[in-house]
Amino acid sequence: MKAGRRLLKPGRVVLAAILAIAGLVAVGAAVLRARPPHPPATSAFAHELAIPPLATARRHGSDVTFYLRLREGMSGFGRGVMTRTWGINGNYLGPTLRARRGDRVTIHVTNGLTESTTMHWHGMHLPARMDGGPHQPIAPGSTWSPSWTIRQPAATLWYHPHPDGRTADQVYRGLAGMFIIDDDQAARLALPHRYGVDDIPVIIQDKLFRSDGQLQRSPRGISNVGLLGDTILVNGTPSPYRTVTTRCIRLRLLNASNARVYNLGFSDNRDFALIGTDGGLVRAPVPLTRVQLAPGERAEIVVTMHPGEHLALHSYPPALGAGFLASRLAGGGDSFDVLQLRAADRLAQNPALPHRLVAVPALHAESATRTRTFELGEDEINGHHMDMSHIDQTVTLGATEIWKVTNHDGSPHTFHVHGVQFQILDQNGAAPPPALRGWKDTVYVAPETGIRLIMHFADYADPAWPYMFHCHILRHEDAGMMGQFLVLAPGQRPAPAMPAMPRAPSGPDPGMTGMSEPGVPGGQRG
Ligand SMILES: [Cu+2]
Repeated sequence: MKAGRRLLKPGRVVLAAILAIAGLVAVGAAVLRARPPHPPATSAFAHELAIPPLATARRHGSDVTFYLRLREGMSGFGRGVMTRTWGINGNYLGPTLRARRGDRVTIHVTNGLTESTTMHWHGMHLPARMDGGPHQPIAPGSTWSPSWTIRQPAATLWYHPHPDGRTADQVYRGLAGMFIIDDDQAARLALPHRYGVDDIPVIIQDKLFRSDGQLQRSPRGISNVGLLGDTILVNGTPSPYRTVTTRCIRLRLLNASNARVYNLGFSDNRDFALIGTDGGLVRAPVPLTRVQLAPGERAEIVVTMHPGEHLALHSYPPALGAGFLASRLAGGGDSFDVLQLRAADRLAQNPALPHRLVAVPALHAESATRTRTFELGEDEINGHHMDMSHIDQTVTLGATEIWKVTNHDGSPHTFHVHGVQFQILDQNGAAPPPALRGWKDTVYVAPETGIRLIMHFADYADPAWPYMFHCHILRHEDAGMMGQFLVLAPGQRPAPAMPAMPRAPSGPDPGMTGMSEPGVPGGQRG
């Protein structure tokens, strides 16, 4: 035996060496495969940018009614093969909804898909039961008809599904659209305002296609932020250009991607004017060369064009504030073209940009009655995964609160609050940069940093229906990085749990609504 073992030893060493080498090769191959796809650095700018149609509205005075139908579709994306997509009143994405402050909007959302969904009005100040979060499911074949009065300033908002655990896939397949709010104050300002002409929606997304031309819908590789695509779409158009005919062009930038952060600027590094953030116009135009947008964030900018020039909107490596590997795996090293603006040889003059835009009343820390802390961890907030049956926070109507959000995870995260717009008091104790001084509803929170938000809960107490707060990296949101808060009138108690829960306002086809019942909010988490 002993001799035998001695004899076998060299063989074992060789075998071990072979296994070790094979293992290294396998790990190496896995790492190479895991490398996140990088989007094309330069674009051919081969396709005229599509402009989402304005949704046709039925208007009677200030009552405005929209109809949205979610359905399956086929989209070309310039690839010579049709890709199965989802869309709203079309094959991919949805029409732009447009309403005025003071309007009473009713939106009939019909689910023409084969799975349950919801429709959330991102950035909208509205009653929680109209919010379209996970508690307002729309079963296949049924219609949900929320209605509310627009009570917030002119802004670029958006809408997208928000079903429990299914948001990433549904948004990725194409369910999203822009929601523009107008008001008298903004209308009086000399800003480019002709939709699709000098006021252009720019819905930025990244996609990954399989070799058969279909969407790669599950993340590849080891990045924990989820899907990063190698193809950039703007309004569903790959490698897009847009011919412009006026000197000043307003771009309504929306990051509608699942995970990718864009750091947008022009190819020649020219200044542009930031005129709006998530929740509306800023006090005065801010000259910038870059604006960074995490998923869910918006910015309105105005760029000045010269006759005949071609100017590329480019995404530069975003400042993610993460470690080298985490940053690289989240697209932190990526640089690529987004959209080309082609100026006509003769450009119509726009009036000069106003020096002042709108009054944005500052919320002061001294006015806050309470500070809450939100600690972002891996797929959880304050140590809890999203639980539809537990209310995480209760806020008193009329309160102004500071929410301190800290990222204790090595991964990039964002923080989005439903129902209100907030202001940023400070980032790691420092005053926020100009691009973060307006109304916001979504903000990037880099690893090992903290941010203090301040917000006022002016309306819509409801003891039963909660609002959500969550990371807007959709994979994280789906994995449970979300919580719920109720807004209660002073002295009001949370409603008891089901079965006393009111149902979401729901349309016809009652026979088809049994697939997913609203959740059971109301239980208090200790
Ligand atoms: Cu996250």
